[in-house]
Amino acid sequence: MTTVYYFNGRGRAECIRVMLTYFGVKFTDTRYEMGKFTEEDKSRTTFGQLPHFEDADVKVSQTMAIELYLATKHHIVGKNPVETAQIHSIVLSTNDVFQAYFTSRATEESKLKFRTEMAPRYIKVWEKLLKENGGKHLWGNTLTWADFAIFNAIDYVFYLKEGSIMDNFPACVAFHKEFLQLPQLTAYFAARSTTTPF
Ligand SMILES: N[C@@H](CCC(=O)N[C@@H](CS)C(=O)NCC(=O)O)C(=O)O
Repeated sequence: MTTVYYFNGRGRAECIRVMLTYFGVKFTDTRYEMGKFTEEDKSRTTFGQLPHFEDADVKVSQTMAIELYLATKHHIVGKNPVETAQIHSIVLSTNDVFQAYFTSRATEESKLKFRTEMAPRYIKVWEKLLKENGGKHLWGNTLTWADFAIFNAIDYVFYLKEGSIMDNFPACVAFHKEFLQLPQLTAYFAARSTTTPF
């Protein structure tokens, strides 16, 4: 039994859910309501945090470790250490964007700085990489973990109602649109909630 444990939101777990769905892995999507993640629940995770993941082979916490596990298992993280490092570098840039997002909520000035400086710093690189790869992939000419990570980052920017940030990045917008139409994922996207708080 494969289970993803997270709060009732997209947040850090959504890329994991999308990857599992894409690869046809049936999983239980266990969602805690905020405030109902008890000490007992925490004790079943590694660090008392979510997301947490379990399947027949592993129990593991930390978003990036879970995604790396799935990416390795499904052979979308490069064929050698150089490729893996390049793909991983693109993936980790999404963490920088969301760390910047969550630390910029305090004032209108810092929100503006996020929209006009911090986020574009990374998104312009995604745009360049996509253009270099014919618009289809972030890395090379094959689907990799980087595609899942950047799709989810762009998707989350829209979900957080920050979509205007993407106005200057047409290749990113087109990539996001095409990813939404992948046949392995359309049913999942059509069924998921659009009202979770995050
Ligand atoms: N670096 C960790 C951070 C995990 C994290 O901060 N999770 C939050 C939810 S997004 C959490 O579990 N908060 C509840 C708590 O710490 O009690 C990861 O990426 O998995």
